[in-house]
Amino acid sequence: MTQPQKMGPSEALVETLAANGVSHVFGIVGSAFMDALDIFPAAGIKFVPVAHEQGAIHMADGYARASGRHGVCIAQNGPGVTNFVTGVAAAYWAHSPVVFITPETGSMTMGLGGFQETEQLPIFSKITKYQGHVNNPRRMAEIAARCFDRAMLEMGPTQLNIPRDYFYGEFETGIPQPMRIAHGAGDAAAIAEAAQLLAAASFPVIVAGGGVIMSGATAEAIELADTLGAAVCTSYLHNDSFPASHALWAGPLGYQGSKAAMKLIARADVVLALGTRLGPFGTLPQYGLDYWPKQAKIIQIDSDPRMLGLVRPISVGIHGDARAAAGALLAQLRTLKLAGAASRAERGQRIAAEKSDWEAELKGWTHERDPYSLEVAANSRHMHPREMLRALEASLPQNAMVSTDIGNICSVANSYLRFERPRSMFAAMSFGNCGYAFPVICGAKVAAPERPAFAYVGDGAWGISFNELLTCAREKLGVTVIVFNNSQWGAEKKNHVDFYQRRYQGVNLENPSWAAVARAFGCQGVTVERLADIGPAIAAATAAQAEGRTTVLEMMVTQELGDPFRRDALSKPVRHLAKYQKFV
Ligand SMILES: Cc1ncc(C[n+]2csc(CCOP(=O)(O)OP(=O)(O)O)c2C)c(N)n1
Ligand SMILES: [Mg+2]
Repeated sequence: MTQPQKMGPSEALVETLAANGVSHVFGIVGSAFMDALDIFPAAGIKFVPVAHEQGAIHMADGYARASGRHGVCIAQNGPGVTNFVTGVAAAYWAHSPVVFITPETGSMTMGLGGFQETEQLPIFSKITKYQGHVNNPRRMAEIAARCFDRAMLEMGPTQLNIPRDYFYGEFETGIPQPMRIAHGAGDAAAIAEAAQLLAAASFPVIVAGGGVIMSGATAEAIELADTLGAAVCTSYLHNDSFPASHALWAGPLGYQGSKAAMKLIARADVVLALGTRLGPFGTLPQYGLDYWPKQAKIIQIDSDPRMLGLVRPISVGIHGDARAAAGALLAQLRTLKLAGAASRAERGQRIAAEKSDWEAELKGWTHERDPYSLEVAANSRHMHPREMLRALEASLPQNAMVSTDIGNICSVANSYLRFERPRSMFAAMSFGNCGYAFPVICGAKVAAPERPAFAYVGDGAWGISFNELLTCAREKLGVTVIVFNNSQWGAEKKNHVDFYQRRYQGVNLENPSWAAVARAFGCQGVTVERLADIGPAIAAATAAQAEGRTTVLEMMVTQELGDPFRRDALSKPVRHLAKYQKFV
């Protein structure tokens, strides 16, 4: 705590932001918080004005995911704040340490139904790790600091709710020091039990999750894999949790993931789930492979104890930090005889063979082969989505950051996104909202301006999010958006094809030229029709990023569609009333 001195609550707030290293705050200006906004520059904080508050919260999320520091955003009470809701839910499921500041109707009029009034705590109660309500302006620094501390402690969004009259006044206060509490490795007995299981394993496999990224455990994960000779699968949409060039990397699990990873984990007798909640969507059968090894012993390590054994039964649960726990496991494994050592070379060969089989299959899988896809692609001049994704993969610069949206082509991209370092992939995680990827990559770019930044977005999802091109042009924020123009809400159309006899409703899109739209916003826009043009287009767009220019590359692709998202959740329709009999 700094020495108490006389200040106003706006100063206490801004000093607390500064004490937590906040460099950027995303938002739309509003009278409610102007008293604090006024002194942001003097505290070294840049306010980044956006087009829509949903963009602000997604940018704060992207900033946090790229940097490992807090992302911060602020909005006008009432409608500005309710515009945050979707982004807060997305940040919650992305485990993103976002602090969103919500000025509220003044305390003297709350409940009277005045201007821009709504109760702002209940709305966010299920999608926050902590809600700090400033119930007295003298507590501003204390409660603001707690929001910052808990966002990191629990890795998720926290809300700082401030009645707007509480920005004014004067009192003596100190500014709390940020409190960063380490989780530690977890229970020693559980670590010892896990080490014994791993030492006895004949086919150990590691699942590297988001916890590896957040705790900075990449080196430990590599050492564990090398020690055990274990294949490493990355958990769903965390393709950056293990370097793809490593011989033991097997690729991503889950929807449109790697068959090699699935076939390898299916053989495991012991699985080390390192920093992953083993989310239900991420371990569903894929490609007809029900790969989860139900007989295997599962060791799960997670910093949130409620995730242990929640989705999949486990043999050992370790409530700890992925990095610290991996370090403790390594220390024990070094003293143990490893039963799997004898078969290490053989396992290595199997891993290499599964990977090369999957590579060969991907190479030959240039287009989808179901009847619908063959039909729609037959007379099309456009690129096959898979071929386009492969060409993109080959063209992306080293060190690229990529965000991905929710849609059929974005999902198929999972097979074609490989990374060497953490904090490189920012998918719309299990909240799964269309419109996530573009604002998130903008926030990531603010956090890491030196890294080339790309968003993969379907044309439908682009319609939800393209307004932030305004922010890119105004703030000279250089990112590259790759819009997959297939003139359809493809992922949902796939359900119409598979379950509803192609009775299409609301899935066909009539797009403007998205390249021309981008140019109208003051950004660059290029329509890409041929595979051969992808490499040069990416190179030019990457160069433009360095000059603070955003480019939209509009990829003209066929309407073919990969496997659906939710085969698990849909059934063929059954109708009972006479007038609906045809709808089966
Ligand atoms: C905000 C939101 N609205 C609706 C959905 C349902 N949804 C999931 S995927 C999808 C279609 C995405 O279409 P597009 O972005 O064009 O990508 P494509 O599937 O064509 O590749 C929709 C509407 C969603 N996930 N999020
Ligand atoms: Mg589409």
